[in-house]
Amino acid sequence: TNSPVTVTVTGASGQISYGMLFRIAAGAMLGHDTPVRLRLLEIPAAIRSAEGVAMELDDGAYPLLSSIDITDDPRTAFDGSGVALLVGARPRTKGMERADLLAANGAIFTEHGTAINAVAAADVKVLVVGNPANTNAFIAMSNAPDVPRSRFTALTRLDHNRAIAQLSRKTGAPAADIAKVAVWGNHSATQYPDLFHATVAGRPALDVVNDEAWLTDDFISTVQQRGTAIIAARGSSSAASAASAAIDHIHDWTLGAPDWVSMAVCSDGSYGVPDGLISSFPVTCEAGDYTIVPDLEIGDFSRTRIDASVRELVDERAAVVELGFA
Ligand code: NAX
Repeated sequence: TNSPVTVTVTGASGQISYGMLFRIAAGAMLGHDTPVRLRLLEIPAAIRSAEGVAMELDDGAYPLLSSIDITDDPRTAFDGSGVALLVGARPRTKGMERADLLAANGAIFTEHGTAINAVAAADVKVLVVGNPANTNAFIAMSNAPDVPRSRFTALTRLDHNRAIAQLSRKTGAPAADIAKVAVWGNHSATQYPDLFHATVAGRPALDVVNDEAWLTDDFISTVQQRGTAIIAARGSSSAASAASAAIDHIHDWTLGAPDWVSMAVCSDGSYGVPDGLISSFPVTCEAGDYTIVPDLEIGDFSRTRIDASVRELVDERAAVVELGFA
C-alpha cells in the first residue's frame, strides 16, 4: 500500500462532486493501493449538505478512505493537498453579464490559487472543472507563482470522451477500439474536437467513416453542443459523466495512459497557442507527467477551428487581466 494522498474537492455538495467522491473513495482515481484523505471545501451555506455527503461516504466503509474533513476555509482545505479538484464555481444566473461572471469566479479562483500556493503539497496536481474552466485555471495558476505552471490543468476530458462516444456510434466500433482523438482550445462551444489523427481498430477514422458531411456538420457540433443537449433531456447539467471524466483525467495523469487523452494545460507555445494560455491539447501521460503530442500535421480545416477557440481564450484572459485577477 502507498502512503495516503490528500484529495481536496471544492464544491463538494454539488452534483458533480456527488458523482465523483464515492468513486475516489473506492480507489477509481488513484488506484486500489492508494489510501485517500478527503478534504471537502464548501461555502458556509452548503456545509450542512457536505456533512450529509460525508455521512454517506462513511457508510460506504471504504477500506481506502483514511479520513474526511469538511471546511469553508481554503487554507485548511488545501493544506498538504496532492490532488486538488476545483469543482465549485459561481454559476451564471439570470441577468448576469459575462463580466459579472468572470468577476465572481475571478475572486474564487484567486483565493483558491493563493491558498494552493501557500499550503498544498509540492507536487500538487490541480484540475479545474468549474466554468469557465480554462480561464479559472489560468487565474488560479497566476495566483500561485511558486507552483510549476504544469500543475494547473482544466477539464476537457469530458469533451474528449464525448468525441469517442460519437465516433463509436457512427462506426459501430466499441470505444476501446478508438484511439488518438484530440480536443483543442477552450471548454466551450468553440472547442474543436479533431478526428484527423484518430484511428478505429488501427485504421484512419476518416477512412472508416467515409462521410465528410458527418465530420464537418454533425460530429463537431454534436460534441460542442452535448452539454446543452443533456440539460434539455435531463433537466440539469451533465454530472455523472463530468465526474467520470474528472476521475479519468487525474487517473491518467497520475498513473499513465495507453492512448492520447485531451487535457487543457498551460501552453508552451505549441501549435501556435500563446505561451501561458490554458488550452486543450492532445497529450500523452506517463509516470505522473504529461507531454503535449508533438509535430502533428494541422491542415487548414483544423487550423481555422483551433485559432477561433484560442482567440476566445485570449479574450477571456484579457478580460480577467483587465479585472485585476491575473
Ligand atoms: P452545482 O451547482 O451542483 O455545485 C457547485 C457547488 O460549488 C455548490 O455546492 C456550491 O455551493 C459550491 N461552491 C460555490 N462557490 C464555492 C466556493 N467559493 N468554494 C467552494 N465551493 C463553492 O454544480 P455542478 O453541476 O456540480 O457543476 C460544477 C461546475 O462544473 C460548474 O461550474 C459547471 O459549469 C462545471 N462543469 C464543467 C464541465 C467541464 O467539462 N469542464 C462539465 C460539467 C459542468 O458543466
